[in-house]
Amino acid sequence: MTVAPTCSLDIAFPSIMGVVNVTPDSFSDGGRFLAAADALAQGLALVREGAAIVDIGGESTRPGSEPVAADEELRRVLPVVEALADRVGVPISVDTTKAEVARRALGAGAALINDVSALRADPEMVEVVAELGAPVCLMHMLGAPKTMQQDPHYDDVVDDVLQFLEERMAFALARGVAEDQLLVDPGIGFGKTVEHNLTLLRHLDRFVALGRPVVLGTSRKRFLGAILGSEPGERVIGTVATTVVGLLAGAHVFRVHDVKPNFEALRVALAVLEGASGA
Ligand code: HH2
Repeated sequence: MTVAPTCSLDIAFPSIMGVVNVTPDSFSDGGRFLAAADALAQGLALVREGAAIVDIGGESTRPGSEPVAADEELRRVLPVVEALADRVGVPISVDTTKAEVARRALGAGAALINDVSALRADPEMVEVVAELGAPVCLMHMLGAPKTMQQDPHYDDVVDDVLQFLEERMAFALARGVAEDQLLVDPGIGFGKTVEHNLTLLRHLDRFVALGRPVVLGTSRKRFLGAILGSEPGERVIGTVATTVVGLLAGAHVFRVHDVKPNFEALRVALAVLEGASGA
């Protein structure tokens, strides 16, 4: 396995990032954690199950979704970030493309900004992460959630996504973000056909070669449903398969809704690969 890149995010690699969507419309857990108390309970449960990061989202980015205003996103996310940051010993990540949400969330105790627009949606986002020294995940997306699944096209999906991430890393560095603050993500399902997603998963080693921690978000996604013919809640074992494939390629952070099965798969796979039984 490749050596883990140094990163200002204080976690070991590989790690599980547990997802809590404080939204009415997320594709797999929409409406379940809209009340702050439910989101807090879910965050605590995910940490107990092995999450090394909890990712809080207040805006769905599922295909076809509509953007949410900053004040509504803040209303959803901030109380959960505050409550969780007080109660858990793991970093809290906020899944947002808005500088104001990022700034307030970092002030409330969040430790990582997960920006699915890779610093493109809000021109002030790069200043917030540079100024506050926050680690930031740069994810690839083709177009915007509303339209991204309408006939996505690439010359070569791996080359094109790599080139995009290299350009975004260079942009961040030029604007004062330190290299060890950067994480990268090929953006599984964001403007990609089933075949594009599978090709990216087959070539994850090329993303690892960028030298930054690779975040992988396959959890319950549509391409798994296309293979298995199943609904989001029934795609857990399919997700686990991609976690193990990602681990073998050297990916570092696995963003999942179902922490326990993915965490256990990582532990067993690591024990095989490295001989560490944890016993
Ligand atoms: N996927 C989703 C949201 N945020 N962030 C990163 N870094 N990588 C991903 O693959 C990723 C992400 C979509 O999943 P989910 O949050 O469950 O759904 P929704 O966008 O509908 O809230």
